[in-house]
Amino acid sequence: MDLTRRQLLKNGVIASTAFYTSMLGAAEQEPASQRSKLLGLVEFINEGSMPLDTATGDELDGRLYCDLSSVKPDALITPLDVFYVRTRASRVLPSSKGWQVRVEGLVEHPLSLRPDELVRRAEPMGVHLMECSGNNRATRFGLISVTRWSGVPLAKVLADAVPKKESTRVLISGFDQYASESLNSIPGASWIFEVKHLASAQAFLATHMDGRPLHADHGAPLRLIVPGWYGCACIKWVDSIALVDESAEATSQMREFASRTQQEGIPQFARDYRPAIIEQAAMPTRIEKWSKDRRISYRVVGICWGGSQPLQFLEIRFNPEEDYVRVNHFRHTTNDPWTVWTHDWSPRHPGRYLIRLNAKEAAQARRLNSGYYVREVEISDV
Ligand SMILES: Nc1nc2c(c(=O)[nH]1)N[C@H]1C(S)=C(S)[C@@H](COP(=O)(O)O)O[C@H]1N2
Ligand SMILES: [Mo]
Repeated sequence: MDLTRRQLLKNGVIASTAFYTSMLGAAEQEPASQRSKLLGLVEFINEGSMPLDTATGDELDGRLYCDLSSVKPDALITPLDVFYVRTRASRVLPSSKGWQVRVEGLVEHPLSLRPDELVRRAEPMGVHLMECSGNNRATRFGLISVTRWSGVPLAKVLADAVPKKESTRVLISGFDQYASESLNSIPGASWIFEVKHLASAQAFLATHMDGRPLHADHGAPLRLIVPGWYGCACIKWVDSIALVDESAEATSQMREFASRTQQEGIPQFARDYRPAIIEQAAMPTRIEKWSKDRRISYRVVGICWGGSQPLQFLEIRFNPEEDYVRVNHFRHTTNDPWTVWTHDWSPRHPGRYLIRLNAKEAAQARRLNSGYYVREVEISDV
C-alpha cells in the first residue's frame, strides 16, 4: 500500500485531501469547496545523480542511498529494504554459525560470545537514527535512515567480563576482509570509545532491525549502535571488544573519518578524539507543488535531527538575500530519531532557490551553520 502511494506521489497523481490533512492535523482541514490538489514533487538540483533506494556495487564500494522524499510524519521509520548501506557484506564473510565475539584485553574474565546467545538476550532498544558522516549533496543526502532496533546493551556485556581498573576505553572491531580492493575506502573498521561515553549513549550490540534479524549488509550477525553518533563509529560484523587504556592509538577508521567527525587534524591517540556525535542538523527532504483554489503553492517537508536539546523553533531561508523565517509546522520533542516538519511556501518569482535551515538555539550546529545541508530547487510556476 505504502509503496504504491509513494510511486503515485512521485508521479504527482495523488489528489487527496485525506493525505493533505494527515500532514496538517484535523484542525486545519479545508472545506471540500477549496479542494487542494498535490500536483507533484519538485526535485532537488545540483546533487549526485546516482539511483536511490537501490543497492549498487560490492563490498567496500557497495552503497544504498535512501530516498528521503518518502519520509513523512506518518512514515518515520525507513522501510528496511531501503535503509542506507555504506559498505556491503564481504564476499568472504564467515558464516554466523562459527561466529564468536571475543571480549578481551584489560578484563578479569575474557569471554567468547556466540551470536545465538546474544539473540536470546536481545531486548527492544528503541527507534534510532543513523547517519554516515560522509552524507552530503553528492550522495543526495541518502546516507541517513531510521529504524527500530533490538539488541544487547554493551554495558551488560562489559560487566560480564569485569573490566580491570586501569581500563578506560573500549576498542570495538569488526570483520573487514574483502575479496576485492576498494577504490575509495580503507578496509579495517574499528573505533575506540571512552567507557563512560558508551554508557551515556546507551550503546548496544544490535541483533535486529524493525523486528527482523540483521541483514548481512547491515552487519549480521552483530553490529554496534551508538545512538547519537555518526555511522562510522557503528561497527558492523563485530568480532572483538577489547578493553584498553589511555595509551591506545587511534584506529585507521578513526583517522580516515577524522575530518568528517570534526576532529582537529588527525590525532595519533584515541584519547585525543572528540566523541563522533551528530550535532543539531536540519534539511528539506521533499518539495510538494500544490494547487489550491487554482493557485499554485508549495510545501516544504523536512527533517531535523542530531543535537542534544529539543528546539523551540527552527528557521528557514529561501536564498541568501531573503530573511530567515520560522518554520510553520515544527514540534520538536526528541533529538533522536528525526522530527518531520513542514513549511508553506509561496515563492514570489520563478527561479532557483537555495533552501537552508537555521537552529539559533542549538548549542552546537557546526555542519548546519556551515551551509552543509543546503538544497537547491528550480521553481518554474508561481
Ligand atoms: N566493519 C565495518 N563496519 C562499518 C563500516 C565498515 O566499512 N566496516 N562502515 C561504517 C560506516 S562509515 C557507516 S556510515 C555505517 C553504515 O551502516 P549501514 O551500512 O548499516 O547503514 O557502518 C559503519 N560500520
Ligand atoms: Mo559512514
